[in-house]
Amino acid sequence: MPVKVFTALVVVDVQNDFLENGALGVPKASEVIDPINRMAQTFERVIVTQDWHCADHVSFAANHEGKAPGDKIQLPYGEQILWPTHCVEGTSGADLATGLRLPMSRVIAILKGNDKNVDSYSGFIEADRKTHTGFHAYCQDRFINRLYICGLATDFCVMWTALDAIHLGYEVFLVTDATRGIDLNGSLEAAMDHMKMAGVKMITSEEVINREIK
Ligand code: VGL
Ligand code: ZN
Repeated sequence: MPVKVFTALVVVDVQNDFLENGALGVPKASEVIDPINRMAQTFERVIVTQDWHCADHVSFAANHEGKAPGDKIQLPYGEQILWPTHCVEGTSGADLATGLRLPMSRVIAILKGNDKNVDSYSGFIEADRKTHTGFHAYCQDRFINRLYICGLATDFCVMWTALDAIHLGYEVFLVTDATRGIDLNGSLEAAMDHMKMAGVKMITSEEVINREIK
């Protein structure tokens, strides 16, 4: 018997600090807003993730003497890239991007990276690779088995979320016109290759809307 498909739209970290003029601005980030707004209307379930750091977070270069954004440090869970201070809990930079229009009664938000000592690019499991955010449990409870992933940044939080989704057994699509990358030393192309190799399928927002409208 074919397995019934239950879908969700996953909107990764579309927050003010990741827009072009934000604290950790992603080039062309605001171009994702229109396709996301259009797709969101057609989904019964929308999961948004938000980077939600405390001010003294370990991933901020400003919290390490003599370090600058882009430098790397070793942490118990492995290598950590240091970033400009961004998405501090309770600041407007951490809010969902101005302009994002989601059907809020059908949305749940997953906050990540709040533990001072642990970063989280993935929406599912934090960088210690132990702490679950509740995303997977929510999907299991709703029998969700197909995810359409979009948002920021393609080569960090989007990629990690998509790869974890594959490992957790979901069918995963990346909505290519609704994601933008940071691209540190070729990381964007590497991320696209990595996702394709792992089994992430590529789709456009228009195709998603045509498929999902019943
Ligand atoms: C992200 C770097 C640091 C992202 C979050 O959302 O891709 N990147 N924190
Ligand atoms: Zn972050």
